[in-house]
Amino acid sequence: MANMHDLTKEHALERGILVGLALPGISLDEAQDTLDELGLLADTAGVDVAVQVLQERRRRDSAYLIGRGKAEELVEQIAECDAHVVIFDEDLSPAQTRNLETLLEVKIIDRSRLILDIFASRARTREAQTQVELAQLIYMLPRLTRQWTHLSRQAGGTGGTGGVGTRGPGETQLEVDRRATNRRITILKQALGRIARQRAIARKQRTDIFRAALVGYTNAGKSTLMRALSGADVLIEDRLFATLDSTTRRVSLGYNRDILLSDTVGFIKKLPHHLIASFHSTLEEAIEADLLLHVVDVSHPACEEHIATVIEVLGELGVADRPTMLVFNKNDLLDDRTRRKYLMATYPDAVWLSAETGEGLKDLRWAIYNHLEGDRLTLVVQIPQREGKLLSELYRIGEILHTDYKGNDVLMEVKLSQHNAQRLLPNGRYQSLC
Ligand SMILES: Nc1nc2c(ncn2[C@@H]2O[C@H](COP(=O)(O)OP(=O)(O)OP(=O)(O)O)[C@@H](O)[C@H]2O)c(=O)[nH]1
Ligand SMILES: [Mg+2]
Repeated sequence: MANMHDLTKEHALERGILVGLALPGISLDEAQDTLDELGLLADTAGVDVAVQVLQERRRRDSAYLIGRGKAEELVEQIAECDAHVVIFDEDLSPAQTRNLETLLEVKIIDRSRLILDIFASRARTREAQTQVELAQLIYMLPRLTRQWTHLSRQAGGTGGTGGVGTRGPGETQLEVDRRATNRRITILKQALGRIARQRAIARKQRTDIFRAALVGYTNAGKSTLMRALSGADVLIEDRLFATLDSTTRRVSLGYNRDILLSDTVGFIKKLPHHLIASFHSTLEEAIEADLLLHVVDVSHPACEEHIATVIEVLGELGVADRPTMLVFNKNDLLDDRTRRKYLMATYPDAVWLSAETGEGLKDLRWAIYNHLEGDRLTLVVQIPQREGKLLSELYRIGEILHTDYKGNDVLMEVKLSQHNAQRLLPNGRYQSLC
């Protein structure tokens, strides 16, 4: 396991064939879009895509996914373009992978494994590396059988010569039994638990500041927006999954109001579930935010599907009902007027901007400011003077409109965010109607 990340370093380009399925209920266009996206993922992972195959089927074949006949046709295509790897756009069961490997005699990779592979090669911080390793091991666990031994030789053990799909713990882990894998999973989970606790402590120290998080499809421009708003030197790349960590910075909205803004990992269609689970501690910045800024690449032809996917993942994270603001980014790239009109009519509340040119950033600051104002409650409270800590907190973070004294109590009219009102004065504590 120690040299897992040695294996994730840059690697030679491999030639690959992509295979997608168009099942009933999905239009051919949609299936083609998903396959094109798999092409981008493959490119990110260093695979040179020679051929794309899209197969219409009524249902998945349990033995070969695309059916034995179609799988046999692949043998010829593999020989023709001298492919090293076939990448499937669907998740494959261990049995399907085994059957396809035996028939095609090349490496077989599915969408989840490709995504995990990209995450493994891009993870820089210890937290991201731990999370990816955990997700990879959970993925590998049901697949730890003898079938892997020929891949192990192919990978050569070190140096990353195995290429896409062999980076990460797979090849070094092949001869290790399930118990050892499970032990490692426990250790990684404990390490992540510690990281999550540290994050929770850090967050606790800044609960008084309103927190917003940038969420959205990968490559939507979240990090570009983060840099434009906060000046943070975050990684921006025209690639999928440029960001795998979270960064939090203070952003001024003007009018003497600051918020904390977090940038974090992007989402994608069919994101492996165990990857979402493993990335929980990184995604906690989003999970704990008071407001989600859902960034959309409005110039992307499939942006509405992207929106739906992000909403789905937010649901899985348990934050579907969190206040969310749609931010339509890359406005500078959208030339089609009819499309613009359609999107404006369909999403009337979206804030349009370009993080690249800076156009519309003021509108976003203003929209967040208004959200904050709308979020604030005006309360009248009667607090005993002995509650010194509470009083000083209220003076520090609230906007005091009026104070008076009544016996040993302080009578105060104060504006607070709903979040802070609930935190400092839970269940109407000390609140008075007079
Ligand atoms: N033209 C244009 N390009 C943009 C805009 N915003 C971002 N980009 C480009 O889009 C690409 C992706 O930007 P990122 O900010 O890395 O996207 P991200 O959402 O953080 O992506 P991940 O971290 O991979 O999830 C980069 O090449 C940016 O330069 C924009 O408003 N206009
Ligand atoms: Mg990013």
